[in-house]
Amino acid sequence: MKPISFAVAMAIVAFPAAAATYRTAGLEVSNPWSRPAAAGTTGAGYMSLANLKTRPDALVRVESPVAERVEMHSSSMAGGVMRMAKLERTPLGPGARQAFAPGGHHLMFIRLKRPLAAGDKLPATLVFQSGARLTVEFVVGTGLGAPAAHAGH
Ligand SMILES: [Cu+2]
Repeated sequence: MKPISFAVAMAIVAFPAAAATYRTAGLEVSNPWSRPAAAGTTGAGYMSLANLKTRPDALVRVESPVAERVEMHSSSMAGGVMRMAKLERTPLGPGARQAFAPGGHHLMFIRLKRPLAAGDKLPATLVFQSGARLTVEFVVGTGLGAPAAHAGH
């Protein structure tokens, strides 16, 4: 059985190589991913967001049928303590890219309606100031980034 479990582990670790890219109206989301989480708790969302247009835009809201609500947060280290702040919007200047990553800017899926297991897909719709809407799937993976970033939630 060993070779099989090794293959499964490799598939999970390697999923960013098969990263999905979503585009609409000059906006691009690549490699949306999340972490395993229990129902009723808070899940995290990570991705790379780009504004390919020559005009500014902003991510103003995120909706998901799988969570009670979705928030945008920033995180920073202050005196060895990770602090998070809720953001009302994520501005995207012309040509700008914004990473959502562990320890930085991220999405929080508050009060998950179902558990997230590795391999699951978590649907969410990103709503922009320009009126553009982009529905993406956050792929639930393991073994990436800083593990305890959301211990305080
Ligand atoms: Cu947070």
